[in-house]
Amino acid sequence: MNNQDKIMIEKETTDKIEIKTKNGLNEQEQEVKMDNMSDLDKTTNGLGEKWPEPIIRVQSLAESNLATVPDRFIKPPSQRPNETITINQQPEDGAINIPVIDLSSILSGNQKDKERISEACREFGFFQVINHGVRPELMAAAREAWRSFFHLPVEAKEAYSNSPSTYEGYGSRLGVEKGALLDWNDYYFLNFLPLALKDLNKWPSLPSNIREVVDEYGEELVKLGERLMRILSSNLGVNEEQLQEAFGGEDFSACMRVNYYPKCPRPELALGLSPHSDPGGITILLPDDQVAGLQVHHGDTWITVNALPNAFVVNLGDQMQILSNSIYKSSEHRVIVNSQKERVSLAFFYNPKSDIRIQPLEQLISSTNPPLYPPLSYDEYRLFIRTHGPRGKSYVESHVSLVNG
Ligand SMILES: O=C(O)CCC(=O)C(=O)O
Repeated sequence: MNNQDKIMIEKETTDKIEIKTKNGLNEQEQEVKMDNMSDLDKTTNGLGEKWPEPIIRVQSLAESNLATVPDRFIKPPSQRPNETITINQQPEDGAINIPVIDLSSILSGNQKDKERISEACREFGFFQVINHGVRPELMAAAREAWRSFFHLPVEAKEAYSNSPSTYEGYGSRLGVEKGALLDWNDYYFLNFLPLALKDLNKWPSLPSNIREVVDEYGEELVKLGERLMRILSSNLGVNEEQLQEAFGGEDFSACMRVNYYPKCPRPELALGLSPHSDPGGITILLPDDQVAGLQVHHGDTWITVNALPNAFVVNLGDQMQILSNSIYKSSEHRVIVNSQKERVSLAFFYNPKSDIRIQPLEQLISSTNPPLYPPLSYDEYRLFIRTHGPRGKSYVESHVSLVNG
């Protein structure tokens, strides 16, 4: 890290994190200050081995037949969902959906579809892919294995309970701020790449096929991620390997969060996942095949994603917005819940190598297009969301404002 890149989280306001660089400081002086963390057992990344308060498993709350949700899950009126999901309701004719892209057609040279994916990255940062090369049986097997895992009694899952230091394992909150409002979901987080971080002992052992299925699923999703990276790179007008190289070449990273959203007694008051943009590179989401819930912020509205059968929903993370110097957009999204049926989704994250510095690609910079973002490693960047939890697009927006003064 050079002298210009000292990162401090200086102070937190209600919805905006201010990120400031300081000149004239060397690497040893690098520090990350986190408000509200003085009572934590701090480790190298500062997040500690303990959550700031006892963890509440959302599944336990859902199973205790409460008439309402505890206060900690009630969002302020301005953040509550403007609609609730009715199960088995067909989308209205003409309802806006995110673009659907046929990947096999692009790979066989269809320019029109290649342009559509480019448009989707620039406008939405979100699209669905069909004919993507991953077997539907494997997709279903992975989702059902995780569904079975979440149906185990809470006590069986506690053996994998996670901590803020790596987030690996069974968890129920994002962010370590004491007293923060919580989301209506439990999750499981695990690493695929680099191989040094892939530790099957940290993956569940039940149901009995889960490790094998998830391992194969991860390998297939890595291949899909690589295909997408080449298309996205070429669509920026640079060499098709350029984005991958910026991610660290073969040393890129990959991980997954499996989200479990139990039925919620007051879905109009809570959110399954608060608005956020993903901090990483590309997210390849396998949504629930029966229950909608993902919403993308577009213009002034939240669009409910109606995923096609066997499609993946792809969205760009903040690192893509940074590398493309804002040509591509990382989109804000959230998840709404319902009182009728649980929902399971698998979010696979194709990310840069954790310590590589990410900044706008040189080829996209000119005197009329100056870099909008200073260099920052992915490790440092994701610390914001791991510390403060989901906060819309405030991290990437604060990051840009630095360079603009
Ligand atoms: O559950 C979903 O549909 C979306 C999940 C998501 O946004 C995430 O895991 O970052």
